Amino acid sequence: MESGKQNVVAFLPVRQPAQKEGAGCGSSGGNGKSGCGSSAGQGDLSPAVWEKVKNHPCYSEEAHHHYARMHVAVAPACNVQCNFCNRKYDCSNESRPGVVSERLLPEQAARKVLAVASTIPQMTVLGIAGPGDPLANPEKTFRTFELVAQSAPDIKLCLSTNGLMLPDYVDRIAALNIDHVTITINMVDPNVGAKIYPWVFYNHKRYTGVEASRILSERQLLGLEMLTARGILCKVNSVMIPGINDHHLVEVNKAVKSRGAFLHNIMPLISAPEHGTFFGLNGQRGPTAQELKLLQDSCEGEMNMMRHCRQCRADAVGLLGEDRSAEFTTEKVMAMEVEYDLASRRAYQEKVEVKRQAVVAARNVELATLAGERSDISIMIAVATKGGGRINEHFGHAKEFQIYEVSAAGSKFVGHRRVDNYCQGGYAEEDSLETVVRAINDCQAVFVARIGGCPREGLKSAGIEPVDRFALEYIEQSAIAYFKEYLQRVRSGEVEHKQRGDADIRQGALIA
Ligand code: CLF
Ligand code: SF4
Repeated sequence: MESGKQNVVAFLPVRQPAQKEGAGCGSSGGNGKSGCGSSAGQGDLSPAVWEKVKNHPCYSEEAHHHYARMHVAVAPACNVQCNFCNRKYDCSNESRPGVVSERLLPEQAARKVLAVASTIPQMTVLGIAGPGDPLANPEKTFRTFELVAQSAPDIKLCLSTNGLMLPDYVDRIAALNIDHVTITINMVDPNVGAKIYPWVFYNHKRYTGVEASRILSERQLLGLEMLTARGILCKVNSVMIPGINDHHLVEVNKAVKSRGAFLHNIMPLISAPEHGTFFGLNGQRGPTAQELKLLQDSCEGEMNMMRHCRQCRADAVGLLGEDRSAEFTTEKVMAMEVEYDLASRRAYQEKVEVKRQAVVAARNVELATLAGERSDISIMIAVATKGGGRINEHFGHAKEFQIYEVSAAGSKFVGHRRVDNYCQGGYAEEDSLETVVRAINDCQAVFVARIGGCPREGLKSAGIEPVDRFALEYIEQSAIAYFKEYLQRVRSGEVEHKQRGDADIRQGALIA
């Protein structure tokens, strides 16, 4: 029982300076649109909902350029078997397939959170997402949240679950002010589910086949309804598995929307034999970039779609798309002098908000220049960025490219593509250029801070224009400016506009 436990964080060597007078909520403000998921911005949401999403990097696309999240791996066990998961690896729902470096006890996890919060003041969210299912490990999960809520009250608490045990814990989730819950729902038809879940373990019994999926689906949808009735923001994650649930996910989208889900995140199946999963070993493929985008586009009329998910590990730390977990091993955390200073965190986040608003304002000024443009051309642009909404990464150092779609309606973040660094240990790798080209093959241009002569020529011969003249500028403002030039070049006959081909989503194991 919780009541008998001591507040272990009270014993940790943590200094907490008194909050300074007048320190307001650093993240208040945040004008303008947040991208998809995101595409709902401050003006579209109630003030209460905006407060919840404005600095959550998963619930707001715009926020993910500026704010970080961290996960603590306190939940090893699982009560469901998914055909895309091998327990040796992270939960495939919420984690990319790499081994979790360390499993933590709640007290270790709470100290790690304070260490990260003191080092990365823009870290605003603590998520528990595995490596198993958090609600199959309820005491460890809730104890961790309790400890963090006591010591770091400004950090948002976020939970991700397969949903099987969710109805049993809704009251506890609400009592702990866990305001964001993700449920992975891959089907609402148990016949589809039987191809995804070989078994579930529920009420001391193992269920298989269609019955297992019927129980799982009923519990997931009930849990979702109960959470949304309490005003808790719910995101639904779905893994797109071609030939199994790809068409069915449109039904899932409708079912979760009607039960009040705020956001739907359709993620690609990542499946390779070396992951040792049922799907990986049986040659089940994941979707291509265009297949994924078409499905996301077709659901977008129904509800907000998340497109910036990085399928992160259960111990990820940092901005989405970067991983700083190696800086915060237990050994390093124990050696750190942790100073959790709420006032400085707020002051730092106020500065982040100023930068964020500058990005939005620059985009809106450029967008206004498209008024009256009637072209039905749209193009895709890949961007090398380290964050902050700017084009600030060298081509050779990029581990991922962010993908924007630009049309007369403006610019929209539509995904990201993981790649191997083109420059490895200072040497260019020609094989990597090929994989980069395949990953961004649907793009007309790639925006970079710098690029060398060889990759520049290689990209051009693949029909992708390397663009470094917007180095260090804002991404969306530059994308719109480029689009206007592109239209002029098409109209002058300098460029013949053609839809580009499909692109690959990386399937190999991703080890940070
Ligand atoms: Fe973590 Fe998930 Fe909370 Fe975000 S991740 S528990 S909602 S804080 Fe985010 Fe990572 Fe995608 Fe998850 S990018 S895998 S959606
Ligand atoms: Fe793996 Fe998560 Fe599925 Fe459990 S719920 S089997 S941890 S993917």
